[in-house]
Amino acid sequence: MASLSATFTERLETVARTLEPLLQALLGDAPLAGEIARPPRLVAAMRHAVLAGGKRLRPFLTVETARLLGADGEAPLRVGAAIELLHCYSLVHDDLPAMDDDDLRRGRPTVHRAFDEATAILAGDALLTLAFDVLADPALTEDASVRAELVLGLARAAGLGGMVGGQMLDLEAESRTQPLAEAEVRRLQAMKTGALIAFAVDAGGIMAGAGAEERRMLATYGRALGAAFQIADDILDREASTDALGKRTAKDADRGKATLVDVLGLEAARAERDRLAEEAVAALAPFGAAADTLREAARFAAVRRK
Ligand code: GRG
Repeated sequence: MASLSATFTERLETVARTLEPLLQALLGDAPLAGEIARPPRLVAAMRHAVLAGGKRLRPFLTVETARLLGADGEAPLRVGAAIELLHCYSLVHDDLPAMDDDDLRRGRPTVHRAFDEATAILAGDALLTLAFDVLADPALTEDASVRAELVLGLARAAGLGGMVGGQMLDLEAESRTQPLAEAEVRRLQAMKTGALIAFAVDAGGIMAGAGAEERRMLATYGRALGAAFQIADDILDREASTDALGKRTAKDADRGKATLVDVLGLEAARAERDRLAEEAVAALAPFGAAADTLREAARFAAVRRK
């Protein structure tokens, strides 16, 4: 697989840098119109969750897709910010003792460790609702039908039949005696991780007023990229939990997570990850060279080391 270009890396960094002040502003202490007050401890927990790094891949996908189709300016970035807020909520809740029980996230204590469990639950809840606030706010765009389409798209991607539903299937898989079949793992992952990534791409199309055919090609790209991203994550997890002799450590082996690494084996999972990244790349063929940074995003999703 070719190495990533400076242009892609610079664009990813630029989007992350430009996003930061917007996220800072959304997570300020002052209440918005219609809010009564913002409890400082809750704001601090939300800021801890959001303003501590992260690749910002989802906002990048929204901004770059919109840019490819001719929509520049702050609005796509605001949509990316909403998706990042929602992504951060999912990480905060995923780290809780009732779920993955993790102590560290992005190299820092998880929110329930830095604050407490109840505050972490509320910080996640408030990030989730703030995400929808950003999309429904007329400050985003005067076009109410665009705002409604974004709200609906995010709800479908993040809720019962998307990310939350996928997380439920994942939790259930951990207590099953029989491992999941390959098709079940793929569906679970398409829900848990893929749906939000695919929505990040689609949202760029919505902001740019993309037509049905463009949306269809972008959907193929987003779905394949999301699947490659999740397999890459599972491969990184497996590599991190395998000792020098290739033996799995107890914690990882005990967790019984549903992954394609388990179903296919490490080598075949790597091949599938790369195949999916190339499927995403191929879906962008009609867009020509203008889509190069999005092509590289698909390859990045596969070869990233964190
Ligand atoms: C708790 C409702 C709820 C959902 C949790 C997305 C998710 C579902 C859990 C996250 C657990 C996880 C590590 C999933 C693997 C893929 C993934 C989402 C990785 C983290 O996303 P990155 O790599 O993280 O984009 P950064 O820190 O760069 O934003």
